[in-house]
Amino acid sequence: MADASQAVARPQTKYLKDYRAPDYTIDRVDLLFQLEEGVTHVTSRLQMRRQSGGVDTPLVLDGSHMKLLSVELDGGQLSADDYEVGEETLTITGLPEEFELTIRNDIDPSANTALEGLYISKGMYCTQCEAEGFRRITYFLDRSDVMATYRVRIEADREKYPVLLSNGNEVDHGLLGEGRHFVVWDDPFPKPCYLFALVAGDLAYLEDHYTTKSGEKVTLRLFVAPQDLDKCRHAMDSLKKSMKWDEDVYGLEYDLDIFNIVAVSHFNMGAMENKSLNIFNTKCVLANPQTATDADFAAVEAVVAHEYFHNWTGNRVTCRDWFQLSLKEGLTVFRDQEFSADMGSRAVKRIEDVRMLRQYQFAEDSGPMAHPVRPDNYIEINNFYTVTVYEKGAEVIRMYHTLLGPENYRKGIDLYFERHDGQAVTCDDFLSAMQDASGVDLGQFSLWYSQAGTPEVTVESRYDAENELFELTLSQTVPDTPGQTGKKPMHIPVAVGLVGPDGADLPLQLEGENAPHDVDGTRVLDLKEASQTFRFVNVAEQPVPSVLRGFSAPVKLSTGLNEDQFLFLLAHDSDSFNRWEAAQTLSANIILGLVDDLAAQRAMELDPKFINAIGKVLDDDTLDNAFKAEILSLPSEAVLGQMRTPVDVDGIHAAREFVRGQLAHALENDFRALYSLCEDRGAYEFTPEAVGNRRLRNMALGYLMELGDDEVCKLAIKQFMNADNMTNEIAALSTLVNSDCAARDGALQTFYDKWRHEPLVLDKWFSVQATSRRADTLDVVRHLRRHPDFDIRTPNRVRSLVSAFCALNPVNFHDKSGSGYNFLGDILEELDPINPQISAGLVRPLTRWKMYDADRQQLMKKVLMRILSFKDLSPDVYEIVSKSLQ
Ligand code: B3K
Ligand code: ZN
Repeated sequence: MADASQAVARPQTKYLKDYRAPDYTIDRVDLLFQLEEGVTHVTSRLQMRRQSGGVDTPLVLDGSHMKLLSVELDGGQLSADDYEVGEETLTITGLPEEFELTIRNDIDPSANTALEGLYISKGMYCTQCEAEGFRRITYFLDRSDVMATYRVRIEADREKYPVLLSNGNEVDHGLLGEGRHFVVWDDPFPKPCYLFALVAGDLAYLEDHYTTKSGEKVTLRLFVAPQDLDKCRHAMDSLKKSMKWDEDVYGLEYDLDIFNIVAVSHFNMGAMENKSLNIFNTKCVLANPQTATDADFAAVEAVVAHEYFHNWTGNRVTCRDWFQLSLKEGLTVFRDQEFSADMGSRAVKRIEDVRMLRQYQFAEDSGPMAHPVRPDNYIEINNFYTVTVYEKGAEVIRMYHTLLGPENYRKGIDLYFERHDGQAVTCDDFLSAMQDASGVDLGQFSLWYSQAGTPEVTVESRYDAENELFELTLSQTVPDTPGQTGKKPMHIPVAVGLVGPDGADLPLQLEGENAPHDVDGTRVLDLKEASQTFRFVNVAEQPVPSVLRGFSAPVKLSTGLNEDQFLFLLAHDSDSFNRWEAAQTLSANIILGLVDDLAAQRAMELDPKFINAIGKVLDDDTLDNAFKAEILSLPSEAVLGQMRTPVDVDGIHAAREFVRGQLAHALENDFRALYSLCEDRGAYEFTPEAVGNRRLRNMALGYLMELGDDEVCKLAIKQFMNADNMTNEIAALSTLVNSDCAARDGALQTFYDKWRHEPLVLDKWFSVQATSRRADTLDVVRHLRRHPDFDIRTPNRVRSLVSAFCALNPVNFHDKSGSGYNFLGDILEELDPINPQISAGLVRPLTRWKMYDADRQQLMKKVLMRILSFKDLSPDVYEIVSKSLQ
């Protein structure tokens, strides 16, 4: 190992404790972009001032991947002796206190495959500057605590690039000679350079308007390739809903006359909140019923809202440094989660969010890349746009909301903006605003920002019938994580209810109180010690405790309940999250029990009580269909794998499939009935009810396919052929692809022929094949990698094939031969020089090698070592791989 890791130069680690305010700052930026074939000339005029130090204090600007042409100080040309060009810096000394610096440099967007800075996607110019992409455009103080106002002039060929966009308002445009034109944009709001954006292309747009609460009319435009104009309506509606919601719930209005969104095919992530010029991955903005599924519609709505909400939480108030990333991301994710909950089904949204948190964030928190919500060191900041910073960060904000209550939470938000509008601040500043506005002591709560690892909470209970007393003892530990041991107890809000024998919640009165204090049968207990006992009085009958209702904190909970108690909660809990949770716990226990049976070569058998309970849920008319579908979704193989190491990859797969098969046989009639009952009637609608119906119906189809009978295959084919929306079409196709039905290959071909010219739909064609549970999947994936439609430079395509296989198909990726691991190694060898950010995302499944058996560990480590020995390995991949081998 030592040899391989010495082969690469070790990139430097940056530490939070080393933060220093910059010596110089920039107040005003004037940029000129001259877009020409093969080269872009950039002229940057900066109004700068010294904030600390003296004339000897050097100004160190960031910059890379460019050719420097000239530097002028206050209008006078500097000679090459007056400055020093390093590999990634430009250093100037002997500067006055205030000055104007003019820098000219050339860049080549067409050679930019990393998709950071200015690049070209399908013939259009676009930018991605967060986190540190601006330094690939021109020399600059590329850090978020330098906030300036920008004026941007773009010049380009008029025919090829009729649309020229940047941040703020358009203040001028006109013609130039030789078929060229220009547009000038001015953004009055000071911003860090990571929020700068530029777009140039031949784009069509959908226009709409929104009038703010104060009566300001805002023009909304969504720019897309002309053939995608028919996929814009949903995103536009989502934008208008977001604008309204932010006014209603947070009192926040939009602050410019125009808001633009641009859809881009080549994009490293989902979208980017550049001031008034959001840039979106096509996947997160384009949707119509024929090409996008219900899940896509929901994602578009959420991402449009997320980026829009950043206008206040991120842009008006931004981060002092990148360690504070969760300040804007955790808060904005919480805001988009609540928005989606208000637009659709709150209960189902919470279940989906927790499912995702457990599958990805809990895994990260227990692995080699575990880090706090506010990381204290990093090599490559792009590696820290993680589920911990985003999703656990959102849980932290949710806990403020739970602990303070909605009114105090809102007061805290108002105070945060009152204090910090226009500033670059820290997570501590946010916490102080919440604390000062509410009067609640959040000292211990701040550990959520600094301690990594998922706290583990255990529940013990005791009922004293004679004294009508119910005792709940909650204990917590926080596991060690890389670089962090011996952690302190956290402040954990634990929402509880006591469910009486008749299924109704009991009033909650703690010892010492003279009346019950609960809201609809639930109250929040503050767990602050390593162990704490809460005594409830006047409990006339023995209840079943329902703990951590609504998943009130991101912890792992051991309830101490038995199977009958879970069955009771599944049938009666007034908290729908815990009802679902009871079903999840029961199924996980059952599946893991069957894994043991398999290992001991005992026959597997599914407990009839469980089948009965699920059957009852399906028959319950008071429950909505989306919720029933959630109950039917068994814990994923990945989540089951986290529950017991070493992961029994094949055992888990076989046991889970067995349970699905047994449920299908036992509940066949229910599934058939649901399949007919939930059929779409009328045109496609994206309403919670219609989505719930499709979800449950497709779930029923999936179960029925487990019966392996021809007639069900025909049903699936019929649905596939007749579907008028992508939700039903792809659901039928993916269940067929998982099967051995004779019509399987024909369906795949039909789908390809129908959709080969729609890249987002073609991505689905790659994905359904990559996630198939069939044993030949890796061969198929290898074949698809050579398919003419596979392009390693297109992140969406790479994710749809490679991530789908490596991250979402555990039984095939972890094949004991190691061939899945080698496949990933081969891909990374080709991809890392092209796009390090995407590569660093792909490598993650390999880094969890410690969870697997000795043979797989060896095979995985071998590939990790091989990756470490790649020539010119990117710092991105280096950081993840080297940390996983420590
Ligand atoms: N802020 C961007 C993410 C930028 C990622 C840079 N590697 C999108 C978002 O969270 O809204
Ligand atoms: Zn964000």
